[in-house]
Amino acid sequence: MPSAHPLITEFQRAGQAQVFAFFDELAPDAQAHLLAEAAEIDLAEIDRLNRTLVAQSGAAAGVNLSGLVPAPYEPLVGGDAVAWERAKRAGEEALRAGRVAAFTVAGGQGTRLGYDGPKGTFPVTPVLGKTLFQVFAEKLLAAGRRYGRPLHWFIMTSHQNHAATEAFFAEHNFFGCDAARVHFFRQGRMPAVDFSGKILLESKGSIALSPDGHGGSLRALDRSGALELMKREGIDTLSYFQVDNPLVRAIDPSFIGWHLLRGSEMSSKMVPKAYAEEKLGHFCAQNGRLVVVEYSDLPMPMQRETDASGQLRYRAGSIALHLLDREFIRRMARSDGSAVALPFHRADKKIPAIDAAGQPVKPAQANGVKFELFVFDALPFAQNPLVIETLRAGDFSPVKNAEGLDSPQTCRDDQRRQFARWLKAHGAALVTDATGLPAINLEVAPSFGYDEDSFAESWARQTVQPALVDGLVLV
Ligand code: UD2
Repeated sequence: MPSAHPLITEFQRAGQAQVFAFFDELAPDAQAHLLAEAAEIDLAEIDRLNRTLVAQSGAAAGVNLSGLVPAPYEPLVGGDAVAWERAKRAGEEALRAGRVAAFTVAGGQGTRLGYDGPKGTFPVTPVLGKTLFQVFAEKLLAAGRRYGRPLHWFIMTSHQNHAATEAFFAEHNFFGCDAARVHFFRQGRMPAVDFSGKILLESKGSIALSPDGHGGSLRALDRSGALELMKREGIDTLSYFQVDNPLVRAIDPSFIGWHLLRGSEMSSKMVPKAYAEEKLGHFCAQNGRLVVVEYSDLPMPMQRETDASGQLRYRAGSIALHLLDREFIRRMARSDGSAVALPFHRADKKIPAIDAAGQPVKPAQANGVKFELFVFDALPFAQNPLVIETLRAGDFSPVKNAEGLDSPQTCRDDQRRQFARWLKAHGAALVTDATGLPAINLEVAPSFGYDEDSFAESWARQTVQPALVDGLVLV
């Protein structure tokens, strides 16, 4: 009798019998598939989340804002130039010692962009149309060469895009990276529930599962063996960045230096928010701990508050760039369910599902809840956490939407502005508009320059100045 399966009994006892409502109609391999999915679910965790997140109404489940103040950060503009220089040298030393690896979170579903395929395979550069993954690969290759230590690169995928991501790298010969140093692993999944806490089915033989949020990266790094690999290789620092941001200084010696010199377990970069409504998390302090409050959780009047200098009071925006200590990741990864674990967040979504009669439902409004972990929720648990300022123009221009803000167009323009700034700083007579956008289309390959310093070195080695014509590519 299939209903005698112990997992089915467990689900029945937990009030989740509907997951197996169509079990007897399924072919044996489909039954095995459903059982395997069910085995991924921690029923005690779902029960806890149902009680703490789903049963609460929106306001009650909201973020606690008591005692919240803006977080301190290490300013770059007008900051202590000597300390920044010291940090840079310390970071360079750590890179030469091979203590740093790169980490890209690429498990998101990229729904806003409306692109069919892993987001990292989306073309972004202004002339050659290189993909996000190629840009990162070339930056990491160039940084590895510069410091004489090829970098390990960890890439977190999801169940949906894992095979396609691996195939893309294989097809492109890993963009010149050593395949043995590129490590893919899948993030975990969480089931979606309806508003009464019942786990939803996507079809009769499969559960509505979705990625567990970028915070799931900590446990996935542990589970996949990435932390052990880092330990074997003498790597203690992981440079975390999102798949959507080709401008990122994926390997930034100053950031690494600040992090190491402060003995920080987790450090983050901030940019001053461009305007109050900008969709960035806010670095805040609360009861002496560093926290990030998402844009959707900080009331708009607070986001609009200004200080005596007329600047936004909560101006420290998170651009999702972090450095994480290896043993800190291990500690957080293993703290599930305890008071020091990352908390789950609730997201009400339209979730394609089947109803009690087994008929597909395409909801017009949110019909259920997804649970997600956020990586920045680790900050309050870190020793000596640190926030430093970075220049937006040299670190952040994400591709999120098909059009308008944070779109492929704005991102290509920001890349062109950056290349133009580097060229002009070295005497090239490039015509730019008031926003710094050059009149010509151009591209600097990461092999020529992946940041200002590496660009300056290549530029100084050139014997002939390039013609500043439309479509210029420096390689
Ligand atoms: C994120 C931050 C926001 C700001 C912004 C900067 C959150 C909740 N908000 O907003 O504060 O820093 O980025 O660009 O993080 N991902 C996974 N697995 C998942 C979910 C996401 O790997 O389960 C990856 C995803 O592939 C992407 C990154 O995480 O690289 C960010 O995800 P997002 O696009 O959902 O974040 P967003 O734009 O809401």
